[in-house]
Amino acid sequence: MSTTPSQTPIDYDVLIVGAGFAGLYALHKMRQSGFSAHIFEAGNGVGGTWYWNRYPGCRCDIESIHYSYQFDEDLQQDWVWTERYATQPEILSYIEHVADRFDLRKDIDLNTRVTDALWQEEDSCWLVKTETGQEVRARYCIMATGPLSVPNMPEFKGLETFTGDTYHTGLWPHDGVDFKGKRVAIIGTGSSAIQSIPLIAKQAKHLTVFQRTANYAIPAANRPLNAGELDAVKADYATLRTRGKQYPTTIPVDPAGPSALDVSDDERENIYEEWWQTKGLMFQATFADLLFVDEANDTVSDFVRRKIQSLVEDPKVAAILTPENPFGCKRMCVDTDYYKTFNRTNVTLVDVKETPIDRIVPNGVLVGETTYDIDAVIFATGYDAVTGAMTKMNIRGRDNIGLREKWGDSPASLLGITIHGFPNLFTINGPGSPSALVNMITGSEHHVDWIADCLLHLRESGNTMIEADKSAEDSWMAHNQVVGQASIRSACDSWYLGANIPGKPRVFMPYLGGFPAYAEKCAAVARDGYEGLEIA
Ligand code: N01
Repeated sequence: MSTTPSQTPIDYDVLIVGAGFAGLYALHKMRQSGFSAHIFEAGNGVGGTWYWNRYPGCRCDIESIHYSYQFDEDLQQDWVWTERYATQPEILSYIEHVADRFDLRKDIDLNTRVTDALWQEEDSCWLVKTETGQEVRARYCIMATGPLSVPNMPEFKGLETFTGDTYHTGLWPHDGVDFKGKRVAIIGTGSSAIQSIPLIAKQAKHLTVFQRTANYAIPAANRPLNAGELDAVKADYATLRTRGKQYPTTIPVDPAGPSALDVSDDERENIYEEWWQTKGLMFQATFADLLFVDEANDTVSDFVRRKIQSLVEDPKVAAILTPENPFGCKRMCVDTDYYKTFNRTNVTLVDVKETPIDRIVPNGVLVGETTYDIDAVIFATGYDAVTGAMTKMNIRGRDNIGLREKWGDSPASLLGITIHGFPNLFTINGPGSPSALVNMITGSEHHVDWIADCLLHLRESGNTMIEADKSAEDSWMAHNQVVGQASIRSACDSWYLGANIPGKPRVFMPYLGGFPAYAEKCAAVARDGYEGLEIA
């Protein structure tokens, strides 16, 4: 590959898109590594997901002692989490604290949505344009745009005729919504709906839930964290963090055993009961084979189905809420009183699997022959996951090829970090990386550290350009599919596969081989002089 060193001045060594957990750490790390760096952020504040998602009940279902940065010991010693699972406001104040503590805000432009990123072959840099009319040139570009940041708004006929209010869980009004006295509809029963339904039901006059696919939800067992508990974690945080990285999900929880089929029925039932009561999201790790062996999965699917039937009083409602899919093929949900909410007299469940929503009418939602009178509709309909934020922008690499076109058939990437045809462009949590299958903060820090090491390597070797080889990218994505298909996670329509977005290629996007194998592959690529990438 031939390159001419840039003659045109660049504005930044590194331009970062997005000021969520990944983008903020990228800014800090790039500065520390001696690069000039800047962030463009579409929102009017830092926080990414935690800036936009303010729906009732919004909190993280990874425990707060894990769901935080680990790059700075003083930070992790100073911050005090108050609950086992932190609420959205608490997480947002943590992110804001980080932005202030590391003096990041001076290098962030808020309210600045990136529209275009155009590779400038002659100058080996990216020309980045924004909705506000800014144009900057950066040697490297890091897309810290989030895997679940572009709300999916399915087309519902007649929506424009609706006379009430509409909301999307991922774009919630900042001053909250008062549903008192209102007849509210919520469409969707994924994690966002499952967190918000119990709280909205308590406030609204009536809540009607439109469910297309029943989901598995595990009790969060949330509770306040006491000082003693936190102190014990902080006494040796480093060991906890190191241990975490030895687990597939980066959460250090050992399964009760290698196989659900190795124990007697009674023993298995007792273990499930104990984990159901205490483990929250990590219930999915009760036995190591639950997401890989059908017969093992049947045991846990059956256990949760029975739980649903015991929690929901009306057998007809319980039947609708009972998932047909195998446990874990869609992203597990974690709840507080979700199933019991359907025992309330002001909550109605409507099954829209066989008879889909026909249209939205001025005063409600029409399903088959029935009109449900509604004052406010909440769309809890998810996201154009993993690739959506990138394909929304006009990103053009070598030979003016658009990323949208390149990913039109299949979202290809080497390690979920770099893309053939798009030199000097890095993605955090891109397709082919563990992304949402691990603690997202741990995964993001890992990506940023890898990118920083890569840029230092380029600087020290007097190079200014790096690009994934097509063959390395192809072989990584082929491996990604093999690993993905070995798991029950790929067994049903889900956002993991892009199946929730009409026309999106059906490819298992997150890397399912577990964090240790993934991190070792990333380390090996770097150790071997960035094998599979061309440097010039
Ligand atoms: O979105 P989803 P989400 N008619 O895609 C339904 C993370 N997260 O925002 O399954 C009727 O899971 C759709 O139905 P179906 C987490 O990774 C984390 O809830 O396609 N229904 C489904 O029920 C999560 O997985 C936390 O049949 C329609 C729902 O909308 C991810 O974000 C909290 C429909 C969408 O569910 C996304 O979760 C919240 C239609 N036309 C979210 N179209 C944490 O705690 C869609 N649906 C960390």
